[in-house]
Amino acid sequence: MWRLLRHTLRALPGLRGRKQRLGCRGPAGSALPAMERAVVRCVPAEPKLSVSLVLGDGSARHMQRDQAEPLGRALARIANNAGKGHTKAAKKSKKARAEAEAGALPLQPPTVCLFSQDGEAVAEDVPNAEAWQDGAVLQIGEARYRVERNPPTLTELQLPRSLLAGFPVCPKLRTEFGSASDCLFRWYQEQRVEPAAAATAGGERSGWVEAPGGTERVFTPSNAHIGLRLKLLCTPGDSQRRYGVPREVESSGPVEAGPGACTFDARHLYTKKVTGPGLIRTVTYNILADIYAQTELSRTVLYPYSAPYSLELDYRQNLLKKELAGYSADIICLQEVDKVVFTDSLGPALDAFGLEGLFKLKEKQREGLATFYRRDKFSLLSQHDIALNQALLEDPLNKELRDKLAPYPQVQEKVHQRSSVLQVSVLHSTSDPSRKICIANTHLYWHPKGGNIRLIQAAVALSHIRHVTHDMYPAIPVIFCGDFNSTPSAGMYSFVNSGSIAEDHEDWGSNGEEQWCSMSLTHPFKLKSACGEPAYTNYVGGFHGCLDYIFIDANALEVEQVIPLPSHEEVTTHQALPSVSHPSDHIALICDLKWK
Ligand code: 4LC
Repeated sequence: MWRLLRHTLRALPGLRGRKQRLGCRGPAGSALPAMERAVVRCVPAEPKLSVSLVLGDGSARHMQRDQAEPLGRALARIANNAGKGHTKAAKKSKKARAEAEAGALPLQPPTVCLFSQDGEAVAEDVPNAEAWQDGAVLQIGEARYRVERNPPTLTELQLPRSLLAGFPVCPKLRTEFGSASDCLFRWYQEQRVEPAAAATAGGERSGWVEAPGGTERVFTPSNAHIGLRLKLLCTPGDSQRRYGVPREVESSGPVEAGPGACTFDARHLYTKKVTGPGLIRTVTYNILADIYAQTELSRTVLYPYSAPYSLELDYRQNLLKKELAGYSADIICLQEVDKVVFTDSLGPALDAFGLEGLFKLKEKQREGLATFYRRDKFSLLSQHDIALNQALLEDPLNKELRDKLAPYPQVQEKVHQRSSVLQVSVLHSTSDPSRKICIANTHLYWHPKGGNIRLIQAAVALSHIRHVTHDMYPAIPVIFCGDFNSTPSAGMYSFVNSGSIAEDHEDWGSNGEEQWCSMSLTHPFKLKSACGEPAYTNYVGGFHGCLDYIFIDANALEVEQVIPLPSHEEVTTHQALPSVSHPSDHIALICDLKWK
C-alpha cells in the first residue's frame, strides 16, 4: 500500500522539514514546535483518504486507505511498512538493507499510534475519515508527525518555457484547499559563475541566490538576469494564512534578451493605472491563434516578412502577457485564443493581474473566444454563449430570419458550415450591484467575399443579445466587441451602426450570383463604434483595414478616452504584423467607457 516516491522528494522540500520556516507559521506568525508533517487528504467525494509523510531515512511514503476502514488497520499497515525504512540501520547501506529484508537482521516493526489534539490515543475502531483530524499527532517509533488534514496544496506549478528580460514571468499554478492569491513566493536566480571558476568547477551546476524583489507571484527579470535560469519556491496558502507543503520549479532555460521597444510601450503610458469606479476600460483584440501563426501558409504566404522566432508561441505569449497586463483593463475580449493558451498561459497570467477569464471554444476547432473581467470591479451573473450556426437553425428567436433565408439554400448551407460563436457574459458592478452590463464577444467569418454571411451572423448575434439585454435583464447596456472581419464600408458595419440594412445593399451579392441572397434586417439597439473607424486594426503584407470594433450602447455609455493606436511608423518598422515587437496581425482597441 505504501508507495516510495523518491523522485518527488526534490519537489517536496517542505515535507522533509528542512524549509519549514514558511510552512510552520501559525495564524499570528508564531513558530510551532518543530515536527515532521503527515499530510492527510480526505474529501467526501472520494472513497479513500491519503496519508503522506517522510520517514527518518528521507524516503517519502504515500498511503491510500478506505475512509470507512478502522484506524487500527491503517496503523498496522504503517507499522509494517515503516519497519522497512524508519531505522538508521536500514539506511546504512544497500547491503545492510538487503540483509535486513532477507531476515538476516530482523527489524521490529515500530510502535505506531495516533493521538488526538488533546493528547488521547485515538481508538483503533474509529474510522479513518474521523480519526485523522487536523492537529492530531502520529507517532512511529520515536518519530512524531503532526497531522495536517486538507492543508493548502499545490496541484500544479509550472514556469513558461521562454523567459525574456523586461517581460513578466507568471507561473501556472493550481491549488487545492487554497488559492493562488494566498500563496507565498520566493524567486531565485542562478548564481553567475566567473568564467575561470566555471572552468575549475568542471561544468558543475551553480547555486541559487534570492532574486532581488522576488517575493511576488509575478517576477519580471531584468537585463541583469540574461543568461541565468530562474527558480520559484511556492508555498501554498489559504485566506486563513494556513500554509502547506512548499514546492519549487526551475526554468528549463535561461532568461534571454528582450526585443527592445514594442508597439504597446507608448500605449502603456496612457494605461498605467486601473480606472476609477465609474469607468470601464475595455479592450478587444484578435491575438492570432498559434494554430494559424505557424502553418506553412502563414510562414510563406501570409507573414513571410515575420522573423520565424517571432511567430513562435512562447515568444508571442511573452509579448502578449506584457501587453495585456500593461493596459490595466477591466474588460478584455479576445479572439483566436487557442484552448491551451487560455488554460496554460493567458488564463494563469491574467489571473495574476486580477482578471477572471471565461472561454468559449468554437465547435470542432482548437481556438475560440475569451472574455476577461476585473474581479474587484465586476462579478459574473450569468453566461449565454451560443454557436451562431446552431442558433440560426434552432432558436425560436430566429424564426423570421430562417424564413427570409429559406429561398437561398446555398447561403443557408454556407452559414451552417461556419463555426463562429458568440460569447455573452452578464456582469454586475461590485461597488453598485444594480449596475449590470452585458459583454458580448464574437469573431465573424473571415473571407473577403463573405459580406452576406457576416450580415446574417451579425443578425443572429444581435437577436440573441437583444434577448439577453431586453427579455432576461430588462434594459441593461451592452458592449459588443469582436473581430467582425468587416471594414467600415461593409454592409455589416452599416447594419450594426445604423440599426438596419436594405435588401438592395451590395453586400448581399458579395460572393457572386451563386451565393447571392437579399433581405432587409433591423435591430433595436443604438450601437456606436467606441474607437471610431481607425485606418486599420489588421495590418498584414497583403491587406490592411479596420475589421475590429468595440460597439457600445450609446443610450447608456459614453466614451471617456480612446487609447491611441500605435503610429504607422511603429506598425511598419518590420514591414507588417506580426513582428518581433508586436505579437499579432491585429492591433488591440482600447477605450475607457463611462456609465451615462
Ligand atoms: C485570414 C486568416 C483565415 C481578414 N482576412 C482577409 N483575408 C484573409 C485571409 C486569411 C484572414 C483574412 O488569418 N485566417 C483562415 O483561417 C485562419 C485565419 C483565421 O482568421 C488561418 C488558417 C490557416 C492558416 C492561416 C490562417 C481579408 C482581406 N480583405 C478583407 C476584407 C474584409 C474581410 C476580410 C478580408 C472585409 N470587409
